[in-house]
Formats: sequence, structure tokens, C-alpha cells
Amino acid sequence: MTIAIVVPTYNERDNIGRLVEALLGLGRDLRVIIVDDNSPDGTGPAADELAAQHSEVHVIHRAGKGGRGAAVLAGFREALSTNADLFVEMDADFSHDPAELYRLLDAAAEYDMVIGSRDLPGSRIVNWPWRRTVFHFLANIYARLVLGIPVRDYTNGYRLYHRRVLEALDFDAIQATGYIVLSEVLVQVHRAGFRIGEVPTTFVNRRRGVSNVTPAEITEAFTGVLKLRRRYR
Ligand SMILES: Nc1nc2c(ncn2[C@@H]2O[C@H](COP(=O)(O)OP(=O)(O)OP(=O)(O)O)[C@@H](O)[C@H]2O)c(=O)[nH]1
Ligand SMILES: [Mg+2]
Repeated sequence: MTIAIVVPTYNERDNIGRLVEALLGLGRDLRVIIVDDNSPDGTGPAADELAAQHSEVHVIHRAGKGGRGAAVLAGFREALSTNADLFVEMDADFSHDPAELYRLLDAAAEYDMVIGSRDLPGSRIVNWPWRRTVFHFLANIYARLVLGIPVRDYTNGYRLYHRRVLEALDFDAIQATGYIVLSEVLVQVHRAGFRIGEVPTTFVNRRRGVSNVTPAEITEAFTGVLKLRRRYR
């Protein structure tokens, strides 16, 4: 099974090299597709250097910061034109541990889509301020109530999809560009009747400083979910 791993980057110059090494070191048949949005810190050129060193690495350059969700979708579109069977998305900042990839891969034998979850027995969230944890918890309860998909973690970007799942996705219907894209993809996959599984993972917040929840994030989390219900009912 060939695995395509899509990694969206915005200002990840200090992380991307280490992440690529960690992924290639797993000894699986995988390629890494980095989607960089013209990061001011020079992640793009750093990614190009990695691609020059490793034939498994490919880089997509986009003109400017266009959101994590849209970046990952662009990566998937490109990855679908390769011979990959399995498709993974993960963050570049080591919030998602490459060493836990095997958990998603193991569960792929049973499920069409696998979510690395922060909310199962055995999951862990490290370094989140309590307010973010509470927000995450409430936002997920709300999403489950409104959208009715029996999944614990709607918004962790550590996920695996079988090719048939991405081939069934209606990419053009997805207008959003940020984190809500994760929920929209989930809604589409659920509606198409695919089997969705979750495995426990550890999420490590790597950012320095306060990762506070902004009012805009709260609004998007709640109105975004309502919009999804209207559009996909
Ligand atoms: N290409 C691209 N990548 C992005 C964009 N925004 C975020 N990312 C990447 O998406 C992943 C998740 O973004 P983060 O900024 O770590 O978001 P977060 O984990 O919710 O927040 P932090 O607490 O700041 O870590 C990282 O790999 C980012 O580099 C974007 O607009 N374009
Ligand atoms: Mg992060």
C-alpha cells in the first residue's frame, strides 16, 4: 500500500525538515506532499530543498495564506493523480506524532476513513490551556448534536482516507478554507455511507505563547456547523 501524506505548512521552516525525516524513517512506502502558502519564514524554499534530496517529497506552492483546509484539499487533488492507495493529512508542527501513524494505518484495514482522536480512552492532549480544552469539548458536543455523526473528534487534522473515499468527495462543493473543512469532509464521507473509525492519539500543542480561543473562532465553530447542516440536510 502506497501512502500519500499531505502536510499543510505556514511558517514551519524549523519543523518541516524534522517531520519529513521522521516520516521517511518509518520505513513505509510513502510520499510526502507539502502544501506551502508562501510562508514568510521561507518554509517554501526549505521544502524545495527537501524535495531535491528525497524523491518521495513533493511541494505545492500556493500564492498566499489560503487556509489549512483549502491547502489540504489542494494536496489531495494532486495526490490522487499518483498511485497512492491511502491518503493522510497531518500538521507540520509535531502536534500529530509521526510515530502514531501506525495506529491509523492499522485501523485502515477495518475502516474507509480513520480519525486520530483526542477524545478517546488512551487519547491525550498536551499543553493546551484549559480554556481551549473546554472550547474543544463543547464544540464537539455541539457538532455531534447538530450533525449527528457518531464521531468524537470532528476537528483533529490527523486523518487517513482510502482512495475510494477521496474519489467520492465533492471537492468543488467545499467553499470554506479553514478548520471547518474538516467537518465538511466528515459530513460528505458520512453521507456517502463510508465506515468511519477513530483511534486514540496524543495531540501536543507545540506553539509558544497563549493559544487563546478568539471570538472569531467561536463564531466560526458554531455558525459553520449550522451552515453545514443546512447545506447537507
Ligand atoms: N498551507 C497552509 N497551511 C496552514 C495554514 N494555516 C495553518 N496551516 C498549517 O496547518 C497546520 C495546523 O496549523 P496550526 O497553526 O498549527 O494550528 P493549530 O494547531 O490549531 O494552532 P496552534 O496552537 O497555533 O498550533 C500546521 O501545519 C500549519 O502550518 C494556511 O493558511 N495554509
Ligand atoms: Mg498546531
